[in-house]
Amino acid sequence: MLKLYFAPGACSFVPHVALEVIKAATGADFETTLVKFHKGEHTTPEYLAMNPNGQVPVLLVDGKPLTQIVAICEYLDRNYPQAALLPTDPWARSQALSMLAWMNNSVHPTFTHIFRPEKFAAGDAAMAELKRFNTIQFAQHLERIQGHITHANPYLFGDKISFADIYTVVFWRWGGIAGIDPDTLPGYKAYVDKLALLPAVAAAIERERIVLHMFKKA
Ligand SMILES: N[C@@H](CCC(=O)N[C@@H](CS)C(=O)NCC(=O)O)C(=O)O
Repeated sequence: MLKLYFAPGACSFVPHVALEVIKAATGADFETTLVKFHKGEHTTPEYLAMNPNGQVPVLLVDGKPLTQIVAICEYLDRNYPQAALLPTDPWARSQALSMLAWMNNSVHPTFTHIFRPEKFAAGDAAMAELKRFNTIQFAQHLERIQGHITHANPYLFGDKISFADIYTVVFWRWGGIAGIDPDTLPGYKAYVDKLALLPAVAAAIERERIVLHMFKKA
């Protein structure tokens, strides 16, 4: 049995949508548990025993915890190849994993510096500078993703949605929170709107009760 620990709008959205895709392709069902950050549910001894980093996602596989998005995605693809969440051709598969790894180790932490600057520096001035600097970096990352989207046919790695596609949705939402004007990224916006119509993506959005367009004009 699979059980996903997630927080609404967090990076756990990637395995969340993947589990919906797997369910549609194979019938394999899964459970979810919402982790309430504001109640510190990710810092309890029980939670830290599953993930010492105190983060989502955690995927419980028959009661055993698996952490880190790249590892979770790799596990899900190997165990449910029918869902085709990664290409089967070795080179194409490695390219898709390469983009997923870049998203996880570069794009994602850039936003963490904007959203949780207190994790990286003390003092208002230092935190304000972290936010300013990383917002510029994050906007550049989104532009680079928009460049990849230009070649999507119809998805980033062919005719099936892959993990990197799902991550683009998460980053789009975070871009709005960071104050990045969606009008500067029309191709990206159209892609996210297209993905949001897919039943697996729509189901995860509904379960997490999130909206994707978070930008508010100042
Ligand atoms: N590298 C980790 C990143 C996980 C991560 O950053 N999770 C965030 C949400 S997007 C989290 O749980 N933050 C809570 C905290 O760190 O306090 C992974 O791939 O799982």
